[in-house]
Amino acid sequence: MTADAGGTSLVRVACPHDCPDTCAMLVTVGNGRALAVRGDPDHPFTRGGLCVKVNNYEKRVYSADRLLYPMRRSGPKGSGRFERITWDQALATIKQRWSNIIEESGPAAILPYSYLGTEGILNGLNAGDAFFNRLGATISERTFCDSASCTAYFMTIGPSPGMDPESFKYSKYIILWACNTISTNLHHWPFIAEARQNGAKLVVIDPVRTRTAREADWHIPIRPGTDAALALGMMHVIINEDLVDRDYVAQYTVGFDELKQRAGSYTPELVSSITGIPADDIRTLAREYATTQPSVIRIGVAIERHAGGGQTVRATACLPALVGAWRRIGGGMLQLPIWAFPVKWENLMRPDWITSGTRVLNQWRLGAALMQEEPLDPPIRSLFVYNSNPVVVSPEQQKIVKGLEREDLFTVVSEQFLTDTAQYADIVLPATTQLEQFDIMFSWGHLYLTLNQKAIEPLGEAVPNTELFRRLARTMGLDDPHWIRNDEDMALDALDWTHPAMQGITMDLLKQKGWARLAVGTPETYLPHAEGNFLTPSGKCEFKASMAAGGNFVLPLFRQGSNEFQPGDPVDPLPAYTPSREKAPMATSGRYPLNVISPKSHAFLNSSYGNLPAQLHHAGEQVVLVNPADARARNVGDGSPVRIFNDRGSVEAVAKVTEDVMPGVIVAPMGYWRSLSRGGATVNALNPASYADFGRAPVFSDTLAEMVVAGAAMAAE
Ligand SMILES: Nc1nc2c(c(=O)[nH]1)N[C@H]1C(S)=C(S)[C@@H](COP(=O)(O)OP(=O)(O)OC[C@H]3O[C@@H](n4cnc5c(=O)[nH]c(N)nc54)[C@H](O)[C@@H]3O)O[C@H]1N2
Ligand SMILES: Nc1nc2c(c(=O)[nH]1)N[C@H]1C(S)=C(S)[C@@H](COP(=O)(O)OP(=O)(O)OC[C@H]3O[C@@H](n4cnc5c(=O)[nH]c(N)nc54)[C@H](O)[C@@H]3O)O[C@H]1N2
Ligand code: SF4
Ligand SMILES: [Mo]
Repeated sequence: MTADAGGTSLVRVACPHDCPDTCAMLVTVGNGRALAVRGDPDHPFTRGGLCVKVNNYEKRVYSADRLLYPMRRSGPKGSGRFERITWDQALATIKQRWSNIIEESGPAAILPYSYLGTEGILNGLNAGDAFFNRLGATISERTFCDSASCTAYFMTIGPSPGMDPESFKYSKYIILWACNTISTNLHHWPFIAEARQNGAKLVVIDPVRTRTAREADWHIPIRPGTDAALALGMMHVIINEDLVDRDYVAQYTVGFDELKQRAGSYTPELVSSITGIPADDIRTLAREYATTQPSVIRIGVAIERHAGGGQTVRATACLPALVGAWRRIGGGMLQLPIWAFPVKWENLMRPDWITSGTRVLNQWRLGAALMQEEPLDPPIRSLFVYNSNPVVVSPEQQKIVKGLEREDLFTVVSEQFLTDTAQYADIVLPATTQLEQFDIMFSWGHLYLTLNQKAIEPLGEAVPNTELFRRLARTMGLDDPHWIRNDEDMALDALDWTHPAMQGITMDLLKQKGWARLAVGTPETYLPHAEGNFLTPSGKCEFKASMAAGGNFVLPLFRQGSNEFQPGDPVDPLPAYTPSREKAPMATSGRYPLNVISPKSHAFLNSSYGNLPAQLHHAGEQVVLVNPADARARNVGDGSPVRIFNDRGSVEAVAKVTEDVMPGVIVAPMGYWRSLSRGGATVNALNPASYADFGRAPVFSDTLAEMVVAGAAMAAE
């Protein structure tokens, strides 16, 4: 903390959100109150700016809607009626209910549910794992984001950070593939802009002309879920026209002959019929990508969101090795540089406390599990939600709400706001914001470790997640030394401070400066795969993946989960194109011809900020983007209220008729709150709970629906 003349001081914090940018922030504090936040101008990635979501973070902190005290339900489930109680009363109720449940049904009847409301290493993804593992609760397998991508990337390249995002400034050909950088990864944009000033070409592959696509040199609209075919088509051209870096392929890859054979059938004409991209454009893209070196591919998370999402990432991850892009600074591929951070997940999560045979339930199954659709023994009798808002962010919204209405379900939600999920709680526990807590942050979008120092005292009786689980442990009679550590001790335990990447980084340095670059070289020198050194079993880039044969591959530990591939699973060792799952059966019946995609909102962070005035004002009412041809066919005008529906549910929104979206696709951005939207539903009412091919990833781009003008709905159905 530094004091200045005006009686205020500056505290160094980190943006808490699940966003690749992990901005270093400066908070101005006066009289114990946070007055303003801004980006740290000295941080090479943050560069002084924040985004539209967070640049008024103090308004989130001091919002009149903040939950500041424990509460218990005082009306019917979901009525939103609560009365204030003390922490002691809340904990005593939890103890009594859980003790009964454990005695009658065993601890597996308790289901934790969490994701990344905050991304801090201490308070984030794994904050409650040790507690619930010790208790013996059902393990919640978290595969919200990037799980197919990670599996595919590990199979091909291994857990390597890949490219330094800052090295993009040295690229000559940049493909943003299913990634809306200007909305979702804003602070990466200046590096791309710098490359373009130096002559680089920017290509965006996206069904939608997004903010990012509008800025590109070349926007290639593609049918959702067909990207693997495009990647295979590019390989076809690259191999046929002898644009392969043969020396790189011979030395540092395995399976070229098989890949060549696989790509052989993906002629530009066939790929054009699958993707909707003209064959000549596919040829041009392949040629330019191969010959304009260094070239780089940045994949977005959205690339995995359909039946063949994993194999799509396999296909894209083969491309840089095929053309030798890894040889030069500014070349290669960017998935998540998170793998560079030496986090000791096991110290946070305590997998050693999991008893063998403990039940694992994937989080997409929440609705089905609460409704006993797949009979569970024991059934879920209690749900504990923190860092997440499943009613909005998980598919099968209707089913989840129905499940939460169960009178016999004991639901506890730790939250900053009374979200669509917290509305259904029996007990609500107040959570601090990032300014009220201590944490330390990795990043999945750059190579800097960031410390978050407490800037103000907690408001009301809110507590950080670390303290929440200390209190719960004490309440449930758990007295392991694990629960005695304070936050700073936890941070010291959570990282391998002797790891080469941590050279020169100490807690003192972080306290002083706020952040530090990992010791992995500079953007000018970091070149991990110029000579192979892939982190796969063979040490090479595996076009033909040896891991496809194994039943021993486990989802990255920090997500918690079970084996990725079971022995005997038919996993294609070569990259493949898998058609969308919903297309075939539903489209032939013709009932649901429109492919719904639900990308991120520019002004919300998942569902966070979906209730706050400035961001809501920016986003406007729940909207759906539709191409003029599809709109005309349904008598939908610009601004018409419409209803989008399929067999799973129905959503009301305002239509925006625009050429920005390709025909046959409609875009319903995610993050709007159900309780604040007309029709009382948001896009996850339409989405299925099925998995992609790898990593039990979601399939948010593999959903079909129909659209009608609201009110005309009954006649059309
Ligand atoms: N403003 C904002 N920023 C965020 C978030 C947020 O909610 N709001 N969330 C954060 C999180 S958790 C994540 S995971 C990241 C996600 O970051 P991104 O992956 O960039 O996010 P999305 O907006 O989901 O998808 C990116 C683009 O993919 C396109 N798309 C959808 N399906 C397909 C497809 O099958 N093929 C192709 N080629 N394109 C497709 C969409 O039209 C969209 O423009 O963003 C992070 N940053
Ligand atoms: N249709 C569709 N669905 C999607 C996606 C999509 O693109 N389309 N994206 C998916 C992806 S990529 C992701 S990552 C997930 C995101 O899913 P979530 O991580 O669940 O995201 P949020 O909606 O931001 O909900 C987080 C909640 O945690 C609360 N919170 C914040 N900080 C704290 C804290 O310190 N303690 C506690 N106890 N609570 C806190 C916030 O107030 C917020 O309500 O959504 C997924 N769902
Ligand atoms: S949400 Fe992302 S871009 Fe916005 S301040 Fe946080 S880290 Fe930076
Ligand atoms: Mo995500």
